[in-house]
Amino acid sequence: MSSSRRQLARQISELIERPRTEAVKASRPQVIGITGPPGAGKSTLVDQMIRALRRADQRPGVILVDPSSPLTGGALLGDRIRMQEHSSDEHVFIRSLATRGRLGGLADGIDGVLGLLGEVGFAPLLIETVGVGQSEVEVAQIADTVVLVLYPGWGDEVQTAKAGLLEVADIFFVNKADQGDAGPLIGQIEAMLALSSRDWKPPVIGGSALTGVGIEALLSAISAHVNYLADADR
Ligand SMILES: Nc1nc2c(ncn2[C@@H]2O[C@H](COP(=O)(O)OP(=O)(O)O)[C@@H](O)[C@H]2O)c(=O)[nH]1
Ligand SMILES: [Mg+2]
Repeated sequence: MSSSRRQLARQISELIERPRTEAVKASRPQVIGITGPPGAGKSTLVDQMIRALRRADQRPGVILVDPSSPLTGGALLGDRIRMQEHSSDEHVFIRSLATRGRLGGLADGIDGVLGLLGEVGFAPLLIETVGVGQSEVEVAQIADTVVLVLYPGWGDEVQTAKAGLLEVADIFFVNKADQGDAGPLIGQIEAMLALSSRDWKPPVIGGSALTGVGIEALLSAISAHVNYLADADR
């Protein structure tokens, strides 16, 4: 780790302790939230997004939020190992943040961190959170664009407990299409979205974070959403 990196890491730790929300909000770069149930493939997808963004000469900053719940215990270590490949790339910044069992209040501290990463030239910024409890609502408050990662077989839950998840998503990514037929879940989501009165119609993309299929389509959809937000000045 270079000394400037070490300094950045220290500043981030300080910001988590002492949020400075107001000052940085205006200068913050585009923030993309990646959420979804445990095991959906969020980290694998983030890894692919980093690669694609690097190919496009961008400098992504990534925050992995670990709610430290029994549900996700241990997952973070795997994420870090998987993403270690990027640790030698000075144009990628990856940091994991533990939230002591809940996301509540995280928004304040994280705003400062995002502002700081923007100031030192990282953009876009990606935040991975597990879509359990309230975290998906919180990530929607922080992120400009929320990507919900699901996978075939998850569909039984679509109609019930996870309705909140569906409402906060700006883009759906039905992952693991290499493993199972993504079609039925895509159809189910689209049927639900057809009932929505939202002005923005969330695209539903099938793909595989493992093979990279659908990643370019995902990045295009994110750009389209960013343009939509800019046009309407939302
Ligand atoms: N077959 C298949 N497996 C995947 C895909 N994406 C992720 N996985 C696997 O699913 C597991 C969970 O992935 P991970 O990215 O850690 O999920 P997260 O908990 O949502 O961050 C890992 O074993 C991945 O290798 C995919 O597109 N296809
Ligand atoms: Mg993960």
